[in-house]
Amino acid sequence: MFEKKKNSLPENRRGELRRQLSEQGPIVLCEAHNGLSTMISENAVSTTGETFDGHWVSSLTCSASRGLPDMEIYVAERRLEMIEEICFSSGKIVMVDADTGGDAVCLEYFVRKLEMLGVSAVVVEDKRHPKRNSLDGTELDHLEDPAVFARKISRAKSAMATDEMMFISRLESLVAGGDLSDALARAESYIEAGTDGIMIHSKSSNPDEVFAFAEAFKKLQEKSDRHIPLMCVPTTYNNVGVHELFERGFDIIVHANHLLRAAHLAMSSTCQQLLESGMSGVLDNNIAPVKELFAQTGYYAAIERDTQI
Ligand code: SPV
Ligand code: MG
Repeated sequence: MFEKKKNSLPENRRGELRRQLSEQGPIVLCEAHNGLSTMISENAVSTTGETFDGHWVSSLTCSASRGLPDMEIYVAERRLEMIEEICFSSGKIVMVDADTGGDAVCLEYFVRKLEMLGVSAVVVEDKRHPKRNSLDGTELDHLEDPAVFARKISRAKSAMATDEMMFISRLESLVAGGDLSDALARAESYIEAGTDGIMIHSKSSNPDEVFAFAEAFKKLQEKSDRHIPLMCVPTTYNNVGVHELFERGFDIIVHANHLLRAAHLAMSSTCQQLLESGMSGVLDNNIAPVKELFAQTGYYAAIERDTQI
């Protein structure tokens, strides 16, 4: 039998992040860059029974897995195929990193297509198109005019057919060398424009600036008549755990690129060992058995169904 994943139906999954945030509390997502990486994190369970709540469709790892730099070269229409693949492989929350979303018209079309696929949230960053990756060490001056970005938010929200999928605005002030007051002013105007959530990003190895933002953000949340979830991506300040981030006021935490980075290291080492030894037997203890791939992708289950007909 097929595993029945009712949550993978668009109408069931689309509102799932909203529902889980209000009924269940903070959320942890892991990156996905194709169907297989989605399946692996979908089924991962810690020794104490913890699981990921869903998937972050990272522009960095999806681009890199296509051999492309993270510069909005992997464009929306092609990314939709990948997002569909990820949705097909999962019954959990799918959150899409939409980069800048392009101009307002591109973003309107993109959010409508994401809605149709049953994506639970789209994250759009307030840099100018075409963006550069935020972890790039060079100082960037690519911030969008906050009034232009606020207009993009209201146009994207108006384009959506339902109010189930969340629109999350990603603040790049701290990444671009701006200060806390710029980030807070932008957050306030994006909330007025109708954003459903705020992500504060940082490339500092120290969490102090995101902690300061989270503290100051509480006043904005108090002023708002709705709860505005706060999200972060602790890639550079990675010595702080999810529980501390929850205590500091974050509602959504994303592990943004770790599966692809792990795979990159493993693939490089595998190539090296094959070249050094000339035989693949040396790898046996360090690679997944072929049977594991068969099992993960449903091969054995399909064979079983064949035998029943
Ligand atoms: C991504 O995963 O593509 C992100 C996070 O946008 S970052 O790489 O930190 O910009
Ligand atoms: Mg990205």
